[in-house]
Amino acid sequence: MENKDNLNSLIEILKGAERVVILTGAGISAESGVPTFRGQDGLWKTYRAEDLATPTAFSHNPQLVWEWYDWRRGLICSKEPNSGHKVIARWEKFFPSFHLITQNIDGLHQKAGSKKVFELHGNIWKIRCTEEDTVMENHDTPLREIPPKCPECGALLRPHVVWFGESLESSVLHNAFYLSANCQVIFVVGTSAVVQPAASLPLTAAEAGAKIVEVNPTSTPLTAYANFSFRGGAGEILPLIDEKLRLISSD
Ligand code: BJW
Repeated sequence: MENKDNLNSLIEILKGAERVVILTGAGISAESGVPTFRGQDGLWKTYRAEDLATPTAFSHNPQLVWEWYDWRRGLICSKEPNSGHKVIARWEKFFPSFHLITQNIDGLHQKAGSKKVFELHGNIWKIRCTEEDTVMENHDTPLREIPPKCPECGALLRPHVVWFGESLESSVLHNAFYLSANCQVIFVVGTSAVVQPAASLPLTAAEAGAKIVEVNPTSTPLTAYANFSFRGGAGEILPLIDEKLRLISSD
């Protein structure tokens, strides 16, 4: 189906939608210049997740893991939200109930103006004490010391992100499943939809009767379940949808 035909029927559904959820992944930040994980130019083409994004990797070589995160923090801090992030921030006020769930740790949704963001995999600008579990904000780029130590107890600090094999924060996960199970439309933007449990959220929504709207330049395992599939970048497709929505709301 052409994007254009899709768009008109989607707008009809959105006109009556009161509860909308959006799940984003690395692709939403691609047009801001933040690398994705999978695919042609993805981080996992150059780096091994097993060496950098697991608790075992960190316990074996905290120096290496922190150097990688320090590099990524330096890259992300210079990036700005794109038109996709900005549309999502506007929709917080547009729909009666709108919730943003992200797998991203880059903070670009907040920078675009989104006020309430459910961060499934943590945030790269937060650091956690490995002894006391205290979480602190830290925006130093580069970091003053690698690996950084807790200012309170001197223990090793770690990035406040969720690595493979680690559980997601239970309240965030609970809210994410609750919101997905209770929405009418779920947008799934810029995710390869392969990492669990995030990849189950759209299916949970669909089982409860919600429509799935996928925005991605390529197909994913979720595409077969999507009611609408828009093939293109988030920075192109989301403004198109937003423009149509604004037109009908000003009628
Ligand atoms: C664009 C675009 C543009 C490009 N516009 N789009 C059940 C079955 C099998 C395995 C498991 C399971 N349950 C749990 C697991 C294990 C594991 C898992 O899912 N593994 C799979 C890979 C097989 N999950 C976990 O370990 C999770 N923990 C957990 O479930 O705990 C309980 C448990 C543990 C163990 C066993 C069983 C239960 C934790 C997952 C943590 C993921 N962490 C990372 C790193 C975070 C920190 C960091 O950033 O440094 O999170 S990995 C990485 O993948 C990152 C991302 O958030 C995540 C998802 O990636 P995302 O966002 O989808 O990005 P990409 O790159 O994959 O895709 C980008 C997409 O954008 C592509 O489709 C492009 O086409 C598209 N795109 N340009 C729109 N302009």
